[in-house]
Amino acid sequence: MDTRKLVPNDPRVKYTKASVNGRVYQLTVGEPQAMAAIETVMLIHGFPDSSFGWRCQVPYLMSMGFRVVVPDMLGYSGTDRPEDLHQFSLKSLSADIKELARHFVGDGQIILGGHDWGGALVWRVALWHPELLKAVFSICTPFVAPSPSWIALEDVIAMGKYSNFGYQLQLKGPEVENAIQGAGKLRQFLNGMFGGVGSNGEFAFTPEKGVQLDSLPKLKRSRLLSDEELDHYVEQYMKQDAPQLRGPLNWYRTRKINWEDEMLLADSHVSLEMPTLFIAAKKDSVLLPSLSVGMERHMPKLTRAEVNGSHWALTGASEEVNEHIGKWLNGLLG
Ligand code: KJ1
Repeated sequence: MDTRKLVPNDPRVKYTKASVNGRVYQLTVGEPQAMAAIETVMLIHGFPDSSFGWRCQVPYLMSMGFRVVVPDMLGYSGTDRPEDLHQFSLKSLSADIKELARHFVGDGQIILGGHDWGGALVWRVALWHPELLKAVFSICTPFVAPSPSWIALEDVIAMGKYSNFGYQLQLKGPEVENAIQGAGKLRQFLNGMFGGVGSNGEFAFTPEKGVQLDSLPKLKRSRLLSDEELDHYVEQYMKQDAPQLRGPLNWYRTRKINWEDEMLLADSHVSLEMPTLFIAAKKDSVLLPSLSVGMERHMPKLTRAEVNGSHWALTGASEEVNEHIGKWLNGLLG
C-alpha cells in the first residue's frame, strides 16, 4: 500500500470518537489492507502536537499489517478537556489508555508507542498496567523512575542540573495560556514551536525560558511542515474553547499529583519486564539523549536506537524512526 505520510482528512484512515472513562477521545484509526491485523499499535503524541504528529508512521505501520490507533490526547483537538486537573495525571491518563485499548482488543494486549509527553505517559502505562502491553516504545522521552521524595520544579531548576527544563515553569503558569488564543496566535505559536525562525535570528522557544512571546510574530514559516499541515494543526487546536492551550498546558500542572500517585511505587526497585525500545533524537535540545543514561537498570529487554533529528524527529527524521521501529517490531514478532 501507499506508505506516504497522512494528509489532513486522509481516506486511508477513519476519524472517529470513543467514550473512555466518561471522557470523549477523538481518534484516528488505520486498518491494514487485505488482511486481519497482526497486532494493535497505539501511538501517543506530545506537546504541542496532535494525533497528526504521527502522520509519517501511521501508513508505514499499516503496511506492516498493524491496526494503528492514534488518539488526540486529553485537552487536545476534538478530545474533551475536563476542568478537574486530576484527570490530567499520568495515572488517570494511563487508565484512559487501558480503557481505550479495550475498545479494540478487549482483554488482549497492545503495542504502545509515545513521543514527548506521550513518551512520558507510555512508560507510566507500563508501570500501572503492565499486563496491557505486549511491548512499549518511546521516542525522545527517557524513562525516569518514580521518586520517593518530592522536590518542587522551582528547586530542581535552581539546583542547576536540569536548566533545560526551565521552560516548564513558564508553561505551567498562566502566561502562555493567556497570550496564545485564537487561530492567528495559535498559527504563530505552532509555526515557531515547529522550528520557524526570524530573519534576525529570532526563535520561538528556549529550553531555559520557554516561549518567546514577543518573537512569535517575526518568525518565517517553518520548513518542517507545509502550509496545509500547519492549517490542519490550527484547525484542530481551534476545536477547543478559549483559552485553547489550557488542555495541552494542563499536562505541565500535574507534577505534584503524579508524584503523590507514584511515590508508593518508589519503595521497591521498579522493573518493566516487557520488550522496550527507546529512540533518542541527537539534536533534541529539551529531551537530551544523556537523560536516558541508566534506563536499562529498569528494563531488562531494552533496545536502544538514536536518530539524527531534533525534537520533531517523527516527521523530521521519519525514515530513520520508521526503520528502527519496524526492525524492532519484526524482531519482536518473529
Ligand atoms: C517540548 C519542545 C522544541 C525526563 C523525562 C521528562 C518527561 C517530560 C516530558 C516533557 C515534554 C515536554 O515538555 N515537551 C515539550 C517542546 C519544542 C521547539 C524548538 N523549536 O526547539
